[in-house]
Amino acid sequence: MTSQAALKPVAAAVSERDMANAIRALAMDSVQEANSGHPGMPMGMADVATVLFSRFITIDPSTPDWPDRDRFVLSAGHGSMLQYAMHYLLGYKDMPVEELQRFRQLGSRTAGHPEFGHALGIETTTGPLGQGISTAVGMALAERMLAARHGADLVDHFTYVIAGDGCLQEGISHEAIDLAGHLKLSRLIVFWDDNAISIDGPTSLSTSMDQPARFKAAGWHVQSVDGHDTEAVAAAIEAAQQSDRPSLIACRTVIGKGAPNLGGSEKTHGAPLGDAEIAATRENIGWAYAPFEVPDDILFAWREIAERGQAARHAWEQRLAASPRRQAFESAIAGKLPDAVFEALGAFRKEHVEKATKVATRKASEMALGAINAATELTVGGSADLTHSNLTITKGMDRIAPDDYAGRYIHYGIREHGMAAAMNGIALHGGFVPYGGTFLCFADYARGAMRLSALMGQRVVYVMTHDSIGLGEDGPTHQPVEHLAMLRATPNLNVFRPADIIETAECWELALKSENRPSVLVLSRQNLPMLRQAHSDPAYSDENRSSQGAYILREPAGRRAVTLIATGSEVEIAVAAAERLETEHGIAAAVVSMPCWELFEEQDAGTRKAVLGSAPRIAIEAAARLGWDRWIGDTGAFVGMAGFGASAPAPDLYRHFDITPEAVAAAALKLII
Ligand SMILES: Cc1ncc(C[n+]2csc(CCOP(=O)(O)OP(=O)(O)O)c2C)c(N)n1
Ligand SMILES: [Mg+2]
Repeated sequence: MTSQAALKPVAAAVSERDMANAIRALAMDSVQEANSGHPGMPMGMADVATVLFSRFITIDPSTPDWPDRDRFVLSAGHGSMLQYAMHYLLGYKDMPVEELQRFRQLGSRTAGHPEFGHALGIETTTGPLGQGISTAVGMALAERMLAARHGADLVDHFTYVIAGDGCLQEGISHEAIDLAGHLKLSRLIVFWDDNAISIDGPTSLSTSMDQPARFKAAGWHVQSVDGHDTEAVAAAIEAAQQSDRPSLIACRTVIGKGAPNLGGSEKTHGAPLGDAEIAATRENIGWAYAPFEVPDDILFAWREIAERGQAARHAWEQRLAASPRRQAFESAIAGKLPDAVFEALGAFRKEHVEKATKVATRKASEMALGAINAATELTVGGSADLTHSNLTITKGMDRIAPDDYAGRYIHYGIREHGMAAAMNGIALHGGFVPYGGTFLCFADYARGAMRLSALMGQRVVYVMTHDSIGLGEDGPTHQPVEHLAMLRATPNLNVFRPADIIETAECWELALKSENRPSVLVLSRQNLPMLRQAHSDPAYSDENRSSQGAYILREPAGRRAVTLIATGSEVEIAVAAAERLETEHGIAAAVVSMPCWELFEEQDAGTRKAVLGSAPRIAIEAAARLGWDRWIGDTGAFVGMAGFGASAPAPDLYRHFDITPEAVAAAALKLII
């Protein structure tokens, strides 16, 4: 890599066309070298990206995580070479030219699609179309919220997005656009790569959408430009910056721009151009340099952008140093929750163990949130229009509204997927700990963004209530069955299903402490008894027992003959079954509450063995069996659901589906006698 110090401006003026052609050349050369990738989009959007970066964006590659930087999101993540080429040109220290030469290879920074945490300056993972633009909505909202708290002196930046036809066709974009327009997120500027091409061919094969009209209808400021006319693009960005609404700049472009024979064709979307077309492109755009060679004057022009950003960062640091908000701002950005949160949760557990409070775990979550939200301002709640079912709002939480971002509660609307993506954006932006609610069943709708929370290791807390047939009369459309298995199959995701108010508070604590992992709190609609030993009991302990994922809630009366493992609302059933087995059949049964498989899996083998025991095991969960064989082994049994639920009062459903203490006891007798 040419070092920054060695660069001297050799030509007085480097044109933006030259700067953009550097992107084009690097993109086509890297894709050719890898024999894999997407040259068309980087070549088509090279002019727009160059104008954005050379004249507008404020970033400092030497301090890529500086809090007041502009955010850049490549929503059309298949065009990753656009971002990698720019990172090399800008001088990011982890992006020497060798990384471009190892595009898409194992261990390189230049992964197939941009991945958060994989290379410096990548603000979010993209590739699943529509996620980037929707995550950016959360970033732009977080920017406004943080500015409302700490002032424009410390927080004053834009979120820029490049989105393709695919991003705008995806359903999630509709949720995101609607929310951003409603909230008047004026610092959000989206460039639409309007090339009218996607993989199958012209977009006219599958859409007649008037995208500008769609954005206008959602309350956006909309402009349309020729994406290769740099002055027009610059003028549009200036106007967008002045708007009091989010902005769409529809950029009419040619995919693979510069390639004389393939430009404009879907053939440039996702395949190397080939040696002949690359040579012809070099000729066509007047790029006389060898593969991966960028002349110093062009590199210098790109690196001036970095210098401009560095100066802005220094000025910001001085403002921060002099600001009375400094401490509060820094601790918000660090995401450190005060000890008071955990002290409050400890006191909460003591109080409710004493009172043996019997509430639905969704209610317990609301009560725990009351303690949490009173002890910190970092948490930001919300729900996808189920606030009073999910019980996600607590006393004194003002709502976020258009032009009023000082509150802490977001009405995400009926947009589960958009909510999840926005929460990713809020978490990635920094300054807040987002949580948001919906029914567990609609985790399906949120799934695409939940997966990215896990992949990116973001502390996002999903409050998912109405977690089983226990929700009753709403019936099988609303009763999750397979969702726990799906969530548990997702790597790097805590799935908590607490059994009572104490476990609920414990799981909240664990979720908040999981700084690099999202959590799902799976909560009941129906009331559940407090199952933990009372304070007065000699066996009482104030340790967070959920922290090891599973623990023996009820010791057997003698040598363990059977172990009943349950989660959430079925732990109560397991306890009743154990009592029945002991009193009626003289069978010593242990009850294991297993609120979090993932944390239990992380325990050492000895701890797991001590909890699970060597007696036959029965798992009880009002959900699909998939995955439970891991815990019950070959000789175990499962009491739960084998198909969809039904519409009826919850007690009738538990009887109908045979998820009862009697059924568990019968299964135990069958196993051990
Ligand atoms: C959710 C999702 N569905 C499908 C894909 C596969 N895919 C990648 S790019 C693409 C076409 C995108 O078209 P467009 O955004 O217009 O990109 P362009 O061809 O203009 O570069 C598709 C279908 C994906 N990455 N994400
Ligand atoms: Mg396209």
